[in-house]
Amino acid sequence: MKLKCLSFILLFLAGCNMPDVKTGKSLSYHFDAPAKIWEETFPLGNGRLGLMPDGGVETENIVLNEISMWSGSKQDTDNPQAYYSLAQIRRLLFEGRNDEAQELMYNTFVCKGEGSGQGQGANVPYGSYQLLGNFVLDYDYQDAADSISAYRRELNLDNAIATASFKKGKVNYGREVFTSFADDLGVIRLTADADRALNFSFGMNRPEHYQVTADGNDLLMQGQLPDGVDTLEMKGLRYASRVRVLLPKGGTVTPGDSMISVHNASEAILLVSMATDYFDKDPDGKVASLLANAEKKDYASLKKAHVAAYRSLFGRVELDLGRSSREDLPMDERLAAFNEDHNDPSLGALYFQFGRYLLISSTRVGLLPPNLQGLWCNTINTPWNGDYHLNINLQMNHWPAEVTNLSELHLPLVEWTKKQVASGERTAKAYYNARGWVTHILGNVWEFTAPGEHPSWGATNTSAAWLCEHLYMHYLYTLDKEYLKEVYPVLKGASLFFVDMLVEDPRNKYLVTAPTTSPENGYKLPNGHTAHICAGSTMDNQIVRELFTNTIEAAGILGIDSDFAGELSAKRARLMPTTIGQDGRIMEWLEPYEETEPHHRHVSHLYGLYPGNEISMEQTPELAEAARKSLIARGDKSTGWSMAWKINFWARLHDGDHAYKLLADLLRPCVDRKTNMTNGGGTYPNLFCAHPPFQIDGNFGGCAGIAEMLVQSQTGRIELLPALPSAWKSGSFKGLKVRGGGEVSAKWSEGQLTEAGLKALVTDTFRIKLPANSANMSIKINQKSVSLPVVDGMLVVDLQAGDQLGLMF
Ligand code: FUC
Repeated sequence: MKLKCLSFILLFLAGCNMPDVKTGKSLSYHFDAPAKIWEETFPLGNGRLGLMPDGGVETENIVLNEISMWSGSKQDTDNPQAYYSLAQIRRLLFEGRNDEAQELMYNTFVCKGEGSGQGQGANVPYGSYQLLGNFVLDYDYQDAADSISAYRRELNLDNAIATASFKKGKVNYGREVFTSFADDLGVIRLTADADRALNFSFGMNRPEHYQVTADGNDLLMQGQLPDGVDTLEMKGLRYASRVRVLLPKGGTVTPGDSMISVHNASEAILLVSMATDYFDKDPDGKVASLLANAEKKDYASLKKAHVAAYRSLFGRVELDLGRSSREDLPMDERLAAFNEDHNDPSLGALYFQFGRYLLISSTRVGLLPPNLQGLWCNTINTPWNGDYHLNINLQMNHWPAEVTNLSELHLPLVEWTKKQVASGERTAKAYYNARGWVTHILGNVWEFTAPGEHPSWGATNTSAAWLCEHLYMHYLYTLDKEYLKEVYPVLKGASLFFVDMLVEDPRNKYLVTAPTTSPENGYKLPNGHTAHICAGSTMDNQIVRELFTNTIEAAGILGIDSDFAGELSAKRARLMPTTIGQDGRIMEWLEPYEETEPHHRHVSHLYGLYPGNEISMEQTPELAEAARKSLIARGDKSTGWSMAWKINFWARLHDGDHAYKLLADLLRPCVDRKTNMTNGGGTYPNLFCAHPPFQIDGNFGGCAGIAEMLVQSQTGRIELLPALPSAWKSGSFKGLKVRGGGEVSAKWSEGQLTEAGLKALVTDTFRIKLPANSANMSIKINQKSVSLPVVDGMLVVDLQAGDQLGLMF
């Protein structure tokens, strides 16, 4: 009787806790059918190589990528005549004749040559990031008429492995695919649970410039891409891909001319090795040596090493927002259900971890930063050349790097930025006769730093400065002085450019950037014409102010360049401050122009709210209110990355519910499930962000936005749960990072913080804003109870590297 009673109470308690909410993490998503479109396939990547299997039953296509697979070549794209038109362009701008200034720029202040080829640059020197190829498997089943049942394909973010399984007739087939973080090649394992049931052939192809041959039992694809100069001969990048098949349980391999067949096997391991000569002089040698190294290991060891290497990055952060019954739905249905009713907390956590997964998978220390599509593309001319757009996109790709504890994945961007400096110095001279370095909106792997081919979007010149924000951000999170010393010249060079380039606007006496834009918004002039080109946009002022501030601070920390720092601070004082217009919004331009597109996707004039920090609820409440009004006027719905940016804005404005609303907008399924047509910004079935088309920046911006809802540290103090939405009532996280070198954790229940932790990674003083319910807080350092002073709701604590602070509320 007693026992019965106890089990009833336990059942009742368990029931109270979970209408349909369990705790713990759910780190995978799945489909119950093969992919019909590429944006339904799973992205696998190890920072260099990408594989995207579609899980087809009869024929399976796996798109192959390599991060350096770029056509084009290094060119001089600076227009030597440009500088001679600068004075005239400025004169027109200062006379309010912006439309005429813009007209003049079409012929003078653009790059030499074809620039990005209007985003179709595969055959011009700018080049295009493109697929390496397709790996195609044709399966041959003993009884083709047997029906398929129990189909499931899944991507597990916890081990970075994609699986597919199904039953055909009486045979169970299984597939596992990963891009090894340890052995640097793609690994595919095919199984059948009946003897000799695995029969298939495989080949490789791509739309152009390739040759496929069988070399013994290997299949080899090789080729060379156009450099964009000589269109008759391929003189660009060389690449190679070599696939080896291993049959650990028997079967036969029969090479053909350009394909290989496997018969009577029950298990096959396919090793897919790829390389280009961008990093390795000898891609053929590289693919062969990677294969030779991997084939010595059995599948279990390859898999174990891969998972361990991947988890060393992925495992640093945990986020639990509760579980939901919708986890059992295939992802396309789950997104559709979320669009109807936003109650699926674990989808937010999954989307957050997916962003981290994508960053880990699309960049690697020593290689390239993730491009517009990370490293995944399936065509020759990737949209916008799959390049490094610099007026938001490349930067957004790195927003999660520090806060989500993947600090070293910021370094490929740092290295890429350093590589632009020499070219950027030439561009600074050619266009502005300025010292230092500059880059505009376009970036590729060939150090293109000139303005784009169209001034309305191509003339933004604060991109180098914005990149420097990332360089300094890495320092703020790590406090690594050696690193700061190394990047300081890059910051100094970017600042030096503006020391020379800023010019006094005779109308208001401010120092302004000219010519420039507020990316990529246009406005109406009093004469009724529209223009994009202006003098001193608000975004430029905010970015230049921040660059000067960071450079001054860095010089101070390193104890160098005090005269230069003094010069910067004098110039900084002459920039126009962020200003509120008559309509109560932040002015986007120095003049009260009316924007041509009030809902424009770029929200550049709020740079100072996010990622910058000159606008905040605590320190500049009037500007924060004006930023809020600006956001309301801009509207929520937009392109993918724009909505992702707005999550971050609303999080900085401490409005968790509005941030959550934007997350829901970002997760809107953008593919019509009947027609497979894409419609508007949102999310593809495989969770890729839709600009549309697929652009990965929104995935990263969304991931960073979720982090921003949970912790902020941009105003010199740590704030936990600054924008917690009511939808995430209870939850916990571990391992997020804050400026000043700390790792934080938190637990909350019914929207109230119950526990918090801070681990000091470097010796530092930390300030923590305490929640309202902190009167009876207990404090521990390294498990020992201590008492610490609380001043103005702020706990100030000095910690040694390795110390752990614990707070219970
Ligand atoms: C910027 C944006 C576009 C697009 C492109 C790749 O120019 O304005 O919306 O994201 O980058």
